[in-house]
Amino acid sequence: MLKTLLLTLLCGWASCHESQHMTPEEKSVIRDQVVEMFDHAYGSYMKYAYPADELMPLSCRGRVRGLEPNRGDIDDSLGKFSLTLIDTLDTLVVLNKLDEFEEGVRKTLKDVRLDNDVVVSVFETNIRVLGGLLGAHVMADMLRQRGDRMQWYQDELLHMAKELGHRLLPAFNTTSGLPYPRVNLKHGVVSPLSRTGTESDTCTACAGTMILEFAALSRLSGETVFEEHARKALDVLWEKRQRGSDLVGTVINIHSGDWVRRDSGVGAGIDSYYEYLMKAYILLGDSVFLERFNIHYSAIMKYISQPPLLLNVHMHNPTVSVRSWMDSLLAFFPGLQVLRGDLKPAIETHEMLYQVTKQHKFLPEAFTTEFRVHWGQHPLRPEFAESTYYLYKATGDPYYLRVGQSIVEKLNAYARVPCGFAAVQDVRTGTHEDRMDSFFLAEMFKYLYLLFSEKSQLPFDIDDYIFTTEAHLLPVSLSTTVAPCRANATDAPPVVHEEDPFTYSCPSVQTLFPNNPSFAKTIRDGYKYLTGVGRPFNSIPVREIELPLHDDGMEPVEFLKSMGISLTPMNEAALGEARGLKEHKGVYRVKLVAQLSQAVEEEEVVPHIVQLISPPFLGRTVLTAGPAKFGMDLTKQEHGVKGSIMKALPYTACGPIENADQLRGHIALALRGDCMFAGKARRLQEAGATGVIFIDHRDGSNIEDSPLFQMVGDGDSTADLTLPLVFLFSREGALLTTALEEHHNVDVLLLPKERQLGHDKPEKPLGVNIKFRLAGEGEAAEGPTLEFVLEKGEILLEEEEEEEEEEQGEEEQPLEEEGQLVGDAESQRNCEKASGADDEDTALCDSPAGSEQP
Ligand code: DMJ
Repeated sequence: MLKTLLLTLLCGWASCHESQHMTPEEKSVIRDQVVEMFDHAYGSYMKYAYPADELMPLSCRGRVRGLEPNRGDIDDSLGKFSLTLIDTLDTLVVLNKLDEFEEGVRKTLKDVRLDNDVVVSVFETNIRVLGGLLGAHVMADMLRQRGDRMQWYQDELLHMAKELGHRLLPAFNTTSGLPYPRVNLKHGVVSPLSRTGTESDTCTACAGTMILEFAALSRLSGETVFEEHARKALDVLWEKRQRGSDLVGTVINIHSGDWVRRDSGVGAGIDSYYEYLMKAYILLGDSVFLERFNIHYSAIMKYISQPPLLLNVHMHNPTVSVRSWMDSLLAFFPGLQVLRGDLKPAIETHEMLYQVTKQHKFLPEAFTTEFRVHWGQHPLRPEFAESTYYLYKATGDPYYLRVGQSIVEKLNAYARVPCGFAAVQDVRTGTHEDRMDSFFLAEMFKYLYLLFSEKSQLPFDIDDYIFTTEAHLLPVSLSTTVAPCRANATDAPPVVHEEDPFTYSCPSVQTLFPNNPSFAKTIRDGYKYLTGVGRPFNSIPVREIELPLHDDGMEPVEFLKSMGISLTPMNEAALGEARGLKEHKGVYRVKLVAQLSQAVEEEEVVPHIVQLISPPFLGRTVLTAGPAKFGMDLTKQEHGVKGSIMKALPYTACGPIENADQLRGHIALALRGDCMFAGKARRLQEAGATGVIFIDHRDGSNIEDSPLFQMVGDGDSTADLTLPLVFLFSREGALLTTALEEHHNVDVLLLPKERQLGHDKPEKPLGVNIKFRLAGEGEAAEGPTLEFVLEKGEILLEEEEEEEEEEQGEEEQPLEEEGQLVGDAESQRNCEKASGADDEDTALCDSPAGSEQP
């Protein structure tokens, strides 16, 4: 029996091992598949969309800014400069499509203008367009020098890059040196024609992701001004780091340099700041960037990286985690850890991300620390493929080829449409969105193609280049080009990490895995069944976590107990020295035993409603809305909250509110996107709004196809937010905005769905009781006379009425109270306006809330 068991185990191991292995033939089949997918995506863009910035893969046409409904800040990537073509050019060379590259360059030179009167994001334009032009120039130059192609090329792309650089420079005209988030390509910033320059904040990544492109531009063109500005912005961010934790926040004021949002992680808002410190060192050879990176990295590993999780903490109080979810942008981080030579946490976090993609098909934009969907959108982001590529490069472990294969299969199965690949609106429903962002062609296909290619199969030596955050290629030889400008203002003291061999050197695969090809597997195995997918039913996953001591002195075990989590202290002997666990002062090692249920339930969301109550809607139009986890708790407002609606200006409410005068006392309508719900709500509350209805910015999203979700705060305290907040998908929101365009005044009522007016039986009878008595013989009527014309059979005899009255007892409501249910005097005004308009109008006024639906 023992023999059989051993055999089974061995066979199981062998077949598992076997399935991981990938033959060169299999690899090349997948590589061809990647090329075919690229042809489909790029071919569709060129056929249906070019010269537009982006392809709309469901409508099979181009997205032209101003001709499609405004999606808020996402549209700030679109500068009417054929974004997708420029972002794709160097991918064409990587994929050995040299004819297409040459044609793409010619088209760019002929068709693209960079002086459009359009406001664009400085960050996006830098990484996608400036980076795209530079990457393409570098490739064109390399091909030209080989002598068989591009002989006609005379650095035109570099000239375009220089022109674009100059068009971005006005953004740096701030007292701090941190750039404005947006610039008008034609009119710059602040000038009367620019329509931008009133912003006061920018994200850390937005200010800290310029150095690679700007330094490359300076070194290639000889104009020092670009590198100087990018360095200055990095100097400011470094100066402003929190000195206690060595972390940075997410949003910073561009004038004062004060932190606006102090939550700190490695994902959205910060991600590529860290990436650019490390890569600036690699590209430019300036050790000040490495020293800064190392200091930040130690802080990240101390507070943010809790393998396999990457948390978000408060920069001033970093032992406190500020949210229970992670965003998909952080998936790039294992790749950066590979560059740093820190393989173990990279493998652990990547494995966690892989488990999440197994469970949800793609990485949702945000997922909880229990790996449930927090925000289900997936805009075909490449970060997970990027990390997979780096891990394969570092480990040579075929496991990562299998991961890559699963990415390819899922893209074909769930995102491919006849005119390209469509973003996924919600991974839970698989619905599509009409967008294919340019980074899908710039990054996703590069990393996938490189993953399945041997070095010898590539048209050039990929190791001579470094990838920008948008995967554009810049030659590491730039490091030998003398820096054209001053040294950095801030000199960080060198930090020596004695036990860490990679602080000042690049890792090599030989050092990392001496005679141990299964190194990565042994690390991954501990994280195999985090999400429950593939795990035998009833098994109990065990996670180890480090719990730092809290500031209030509470022991972590006690602290967690107080939150209802029980912990079993781990026996050091059981952990084993061999596992290399180190004791730190103030850090406990515990074993968290969590029974995860196989079926992952989603968080319960209490649907709310927005009911249009002013004429001509009169309560008949009822829109299902999502609630918020912060702001006023509408479930506790017996009568809901009523008000007339007014659009915020700017509609996204991400900048200072320009129409506060009109908005005061109204329920604001604000477009989702570009900044956090809490920030929008805060600005609108300060502007005097009495509530906010957020409207989704994703075209066509609607309550039938999209699961309702709860809006969450931004990680900082939201205790100051007291106004009611609800969320409508775009189709429902459009009803509201159309109503506003067509009618002078639109009053709505916000309340939980279960208390929808006219829907459910009222808890208390709220009808008006009118009693009739037959006048006695010869009795004269005193005072004003009210005449009722009654049909036969409508008169209740007084005796019957009295019986009912006794049953109802004290529940009879005075008329004044009824008005409160629909709000206040405002509703009375509407009733007055409506009375006599038609029967239904009168019905709303006469039959108070809670009676039959009008
Ligand atoms: C890309 O545009 C860049 O990688 C950027 O740094 C953040 N992520 C997007 C794609 O997800």
